[in-house]
Amino acid sequence: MTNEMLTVESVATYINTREPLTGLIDTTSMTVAEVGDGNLNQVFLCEDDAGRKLVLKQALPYVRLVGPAWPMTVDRAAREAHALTTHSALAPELVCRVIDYNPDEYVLALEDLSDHEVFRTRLNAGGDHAGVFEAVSRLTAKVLFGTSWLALGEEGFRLQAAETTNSELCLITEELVLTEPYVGGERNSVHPTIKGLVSELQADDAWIAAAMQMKRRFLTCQEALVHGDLHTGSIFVRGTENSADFSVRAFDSEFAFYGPIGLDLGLLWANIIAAAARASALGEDDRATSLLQTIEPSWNAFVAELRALWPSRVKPAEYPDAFLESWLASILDDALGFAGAECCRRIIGLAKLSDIESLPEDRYAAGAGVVLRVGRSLLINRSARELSTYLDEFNAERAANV
Ligand code: SR1
Ligand code: MG
Repeated sequence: MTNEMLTVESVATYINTREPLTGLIDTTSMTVAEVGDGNLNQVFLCEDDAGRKLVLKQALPYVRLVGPAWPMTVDRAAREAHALTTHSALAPELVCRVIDYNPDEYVLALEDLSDHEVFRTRLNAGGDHAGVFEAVSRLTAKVLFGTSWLALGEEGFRLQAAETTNSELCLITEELVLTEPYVGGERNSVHPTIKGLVSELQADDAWIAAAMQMKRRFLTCQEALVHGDLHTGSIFVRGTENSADFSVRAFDSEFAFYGPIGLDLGLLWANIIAAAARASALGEDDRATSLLQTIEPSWNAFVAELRALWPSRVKPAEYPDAFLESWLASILDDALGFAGAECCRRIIGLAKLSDIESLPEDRYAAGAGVVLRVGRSLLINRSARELSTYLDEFNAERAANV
């Protein structure tokens, strides 16, 4: 194990000496740019003079957002390679393809998706979202059903789950998403304009208890190989729903582990709420409404895909349709709770969202306050809600917040 850290200068040598990559790109005419904008890794985009491109992603031995003061396992690259490969096999049209994984250098070579844009970037610029959340929801149904015990059988499922333990990355989620925002932590930071609201929440045992229920679910529910960090910055998009080049791809799967199926949908929905809160804070009410109105279709797309896959379960005699109905109810409950936790952590904890952080100073409280209040409600009321009521609730919170 050498774990050499790649640099713009050393990428050509890496490609020339890595057999699966040689010939894919002309390294003599190639330009290389480091384009990583995530919290953890470095990413190199290479392009030769014939226009051929290659993406290399390397796990650093620490968290990029913080620096060497926060060491982090490079094994996360293996987790990502495994999850992307597994999910690609189940939904090739919706997942970034792995070309090569080098377990000695922790480097993934990935399909070039540079004709796509990061979905959060598009949303922050006021761009189109039609059909994207539904596509991601279909993806979640395909990959989560396909990696569940219902598709793999009990023994295959257990072996898969054992192989995909991702303790250090799960610990990040347990701490940053499911602990520190509620009980306090040095990594939290709160904008002065919402300090009162956060203090109110942190004195509210019902809110804390609901978050801890979600931590219980995160730690103890082992249902399927979840993406684990399915926010709008983990989704590439190209074109618009009715254009021939429309494409939606999930990437950045290093947080993948065997966890609760509702987690991925919940993270996605929280990011819809943040995008809507941004629009609302900027006075774009119609856009906020159109974003929030995607949550129900997102759930419906997930359910429709799961119902379509249901007849393929390996032991139909053991699982009548009534099981599916109660399972769906439990997944929805989890999704709402995880959405609530993700909303709250993105305002209070480390790793905030550019949707809210890039708002003008005098609009910050309007955006962040709504995300936090809706997040609280999602956590506390997750079991007793109709999805369609969230638009009304958002509007009420928005009115109360300005
Ligand atoms: C230290 S990592 C911080 C956050 O970035 C990742 O994308 C996850 O969301 C994680 O919680
Ligand atoms: Mg990421």
